[in-house]
Amino acid sequence: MTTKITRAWLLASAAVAASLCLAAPAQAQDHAGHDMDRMSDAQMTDAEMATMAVDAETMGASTPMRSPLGAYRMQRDASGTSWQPDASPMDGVMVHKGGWMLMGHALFNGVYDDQGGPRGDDKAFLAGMVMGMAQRPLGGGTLGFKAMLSPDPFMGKSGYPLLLATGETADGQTPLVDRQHPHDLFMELAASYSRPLGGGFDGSLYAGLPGEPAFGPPAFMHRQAAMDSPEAPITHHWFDSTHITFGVVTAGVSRQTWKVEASAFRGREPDQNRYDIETGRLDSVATRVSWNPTPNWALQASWTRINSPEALEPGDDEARTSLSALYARPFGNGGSLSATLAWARKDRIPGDALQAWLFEGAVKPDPHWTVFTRAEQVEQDELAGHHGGAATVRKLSVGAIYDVPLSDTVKLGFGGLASAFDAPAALGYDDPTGGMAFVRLKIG
Ligand SMILES: [Cu+2]
Repeated sequence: MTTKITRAWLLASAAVAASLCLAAPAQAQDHAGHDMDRMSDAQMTDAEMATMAVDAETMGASTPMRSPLGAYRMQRDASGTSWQPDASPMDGVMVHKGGWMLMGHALFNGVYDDQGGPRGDDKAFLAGMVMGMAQRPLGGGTLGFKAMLSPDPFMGKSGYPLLLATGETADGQTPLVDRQHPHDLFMELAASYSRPLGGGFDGSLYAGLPGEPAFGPPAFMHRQAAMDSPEAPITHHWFDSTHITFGVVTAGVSRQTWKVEASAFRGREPDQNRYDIETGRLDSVATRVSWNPTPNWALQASWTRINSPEALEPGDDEARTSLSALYARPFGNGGSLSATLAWARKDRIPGDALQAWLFEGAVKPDPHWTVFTRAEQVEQDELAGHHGGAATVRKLSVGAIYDVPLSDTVKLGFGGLASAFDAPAALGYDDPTGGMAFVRLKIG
């Protein structure tokens, strides 16, 4: 099984690497002028950036593409306060009203999921997200609001089958194992304010209930290389499970391509009640350095100390460290390439240090097709009883989706993916395979 996975994985990475090389000479398109309304125009010179910063102060609402968090383009913003490459496409319908810039985006996946072997299960479910954003100039800076909702709670408390995935609980008593937990109805309700500090620096404040602290790469559903896949990563609780945190405040300082930020947040993971707002002391901390050296890359290093994340092990804390690189390159007529490479370490306190690796790649040869892959390796200690011995497990998924435009802003997609797994025989997975078939409605 290991060699089968390794071979398939090498093949998939070679395909993505080859397309990266082929596309490299193709320059990202069109960066003339100050065409701020072009959503796909991601290249930006320093002069344009400076002009934009000035514009943002003098023209207010007529500069829609400025990030609410600093003097850079909005395309760079991903979930919470995380950064993706400036060359990432930005989905959404945009409206200007009374000084406000409003943006909306929605995505729903109707999924049939079949995870094989003795530990597998199958299920049909609805997943996705609805996102709204608003921003306006205020007192020499920018005020921003973000709301993100998930239909996940409707799939039921036990989430959906996903071999090798663990984390959170269905009922407050039984840990979810070989399943992905449903996300909360309110994934993000956040407000932010940013303003220039002088010398090219911008300061920002972000508060969410819930929101995302300054840790890790953008949450998986916001990473370009992952967003066309309806399945969660099995490394979710290493890299990005903090994306729904009930209580977070983040302060950041950015300058052109750099940002340094720190968060105070509530460490406890969301509980089994997926429709509520939870509160509590901000007992945990996180810090992150982000660097977008070119429009095509977003790099970050981050660290967090999480107080009592798991309801079932209230005496246990965690520290997590993560490094990630995101790549994005648009090409040709609506095509794009994107990739994520990430590493994380979870230190159980007290307990083991568990490492995780993740690669994601997506190739869009034209506006209709997207081919995507994800390969993961993680040291898991929750597959044989809670915090049992750690076992190294691997998963590879490859899939594709074909989108049919229904209008300028609405697309219907038909997709499928297949997964292979590698786990020690003692865990009793018995060489399973898994897969999902899905229909996606995308608005904006
Ligand atoms: Cu999640």
